[in-house]
Amino acid sequence: TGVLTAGVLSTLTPAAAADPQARLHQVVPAPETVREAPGVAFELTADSSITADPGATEVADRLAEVLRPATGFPLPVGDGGDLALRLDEPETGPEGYRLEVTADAVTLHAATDTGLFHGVQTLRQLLPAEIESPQVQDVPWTVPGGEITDRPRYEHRAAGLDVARHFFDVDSVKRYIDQLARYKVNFLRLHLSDDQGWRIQITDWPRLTEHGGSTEVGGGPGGFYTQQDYSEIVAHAESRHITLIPEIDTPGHTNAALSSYAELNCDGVAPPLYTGIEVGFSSLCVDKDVTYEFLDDVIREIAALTPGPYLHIGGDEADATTDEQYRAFMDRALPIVAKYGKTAVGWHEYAKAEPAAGSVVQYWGTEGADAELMAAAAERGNRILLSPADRSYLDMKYDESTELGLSWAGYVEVADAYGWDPATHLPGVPAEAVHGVEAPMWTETLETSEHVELMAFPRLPAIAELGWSPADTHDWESFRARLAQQGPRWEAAGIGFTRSPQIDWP
Ligand code: TNX
Repeated sequence: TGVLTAGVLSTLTPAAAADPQARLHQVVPAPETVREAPGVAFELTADSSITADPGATEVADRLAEVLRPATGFPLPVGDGGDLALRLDEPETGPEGYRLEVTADAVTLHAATDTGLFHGVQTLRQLLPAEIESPQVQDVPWTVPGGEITDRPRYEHRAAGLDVARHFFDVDSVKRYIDQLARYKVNFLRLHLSDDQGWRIQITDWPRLTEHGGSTEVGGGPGGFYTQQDYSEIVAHAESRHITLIPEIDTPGHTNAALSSYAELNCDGVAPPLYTGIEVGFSSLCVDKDVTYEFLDDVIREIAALTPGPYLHIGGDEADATTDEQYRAFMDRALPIVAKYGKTAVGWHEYAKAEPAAGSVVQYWGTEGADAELMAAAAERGNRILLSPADRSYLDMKYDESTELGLSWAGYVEVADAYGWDPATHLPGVPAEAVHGVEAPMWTETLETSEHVELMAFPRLPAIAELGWSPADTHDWESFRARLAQQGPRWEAAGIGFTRSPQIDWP
C-alpha cells in the first residue's frame, strides 16, 4: 500500500530534506509572512553555539535541549554564537517573532521571551525531520535561508485534557504539554474533577482525593495530583510558555465529590463512586450553605496554586438542576472565583447566568446550536472561546473505522477540524468578541499517552493553526501538504498519530 512505500521512502531519502528551501513553506501553523532567500542556507555544526540577550537565556536552554539529542553537538549557551536570541523587536507584539536565516547565522528577534520561544518552534521545523530523534542522526543540519515574520491571530489558543475520566500522571501531562508547545498552543485547560474522579488535593477536604480520586472510568485505580504535583505541572507548562487553566466542573459532573462528602448532597446521603460514562445525573446541593463553603475552600486553594488569570467553573450538562437552581448556583459561585482574583471561564450554558463582562464563555455546541445565547453573551461583553464539538473535539472518532473515541457529535476528520473560521462560526457573534479556540480531549475511552496522541495528531495542529495563523493563509490544500510533512517529525519523535487518508503522508 501507499502507506508502506511512504515509510520506506521517508527513512531513505526524505523528499523534504533533499530541498531545504521547501521547509520554509511547510511550517505548521502557517506563519504570517515568509520570504525566501534562494540558494542561501545555514548549516548547524559541531562548532555552533547559542547566544541570548539577558531575559532570553531560558529559551536558549530550551533551544539547546531540543537540538542536542539528534545533532550530538555540544551547542553551548554563552556569549557570541551563530544562533542568536534577541529581545530587540517591538513590531511583532507580545507573542510574535522574526526569524532571519543567512549563510552565517540564525537570529530570532522578538519583544518577549514568549515570542522567542514560539520562534524556536518554527526553527525546529526548518531543520530536517531527523532533528526530532532522541538519538544522534547523521544528516546535514541545514536551515533554509530567508526570513519569517509571525504573530498570532488570537491571544487564546488552547487545548483541554480530561484527567478525571481516566487519570494521567504528571509525566503524561508534561509529555502532552511539550507536544502542544510545538504548535504554539498557549493555554491548557486541565479538567480536574468529574463524576468519575477528583484529581487535585484540597487540604481542607482530604476525602476528595482519598476517596473521590480512587477510581476512574472502567474501575481502574484512578489517581490524583498532590498540590506539589500540580505545581510541578504548572511550572513545566510555564517553561513551555503555556498557562494552565484549572477546571472544577460544577454544579453537575460532581459525583466524585458527592460520594466523598455526604453533606454536599441535598438528602445527606453519599452516592457510590461512579465508573461509567453517562453524563448529567449529579449535582452539588444548590440550596445548602455548605456547598459554597466547600467551593470557597476549593477555589481558594486552587487559585493560590495557579499563576494564570483564569479558573474554569464548568457549568455544562447540569441536567440534574432546574434553570432557576442553576442560575442561583452560578450567582453564588461566580463571585467566589472573582474574590480569589481569577477571571471565570465556563461552558456555554453558564451564559444563561449572565457572567460579568470579561468572563469567558466556552462554546461547545454543534452546528451552530445556541448561537443566540452566544450573541447575547458577546453583546454583554463576554469573551467567546470556541470549541465546537463537531470541529474541535479531539475525542471524536475520525471516521467509522477509528477504534478509540466517541461519536455523539459526529465524525471529525482532519478537513472538518480545519474547515471552519472562528471569526464567523457563530452568526451574531462579532469577530472582535471571539477570544480564541480550544481543542478539548475528553478521555472516557482514552487511557494512555499513546491513545491521546492518536486522537490529537493530526487534528490538534488544525485547531492550533486556526488559532495562530492569519485568516488569509487559510487553505486546505496548503494545510494538508504542510501537515503531511509533520508525519516524519512525529515518527522521529516517537509521537503517535493517525494516518488519516485525507493526508498524503510521505
Ligand atoms: C460532553 S463538552 C461533555 C463532556 C464529555 C464529552 C465527551 C462538555 C462541556 N461536556 O462531559 O466528556 O462531551 O465528548
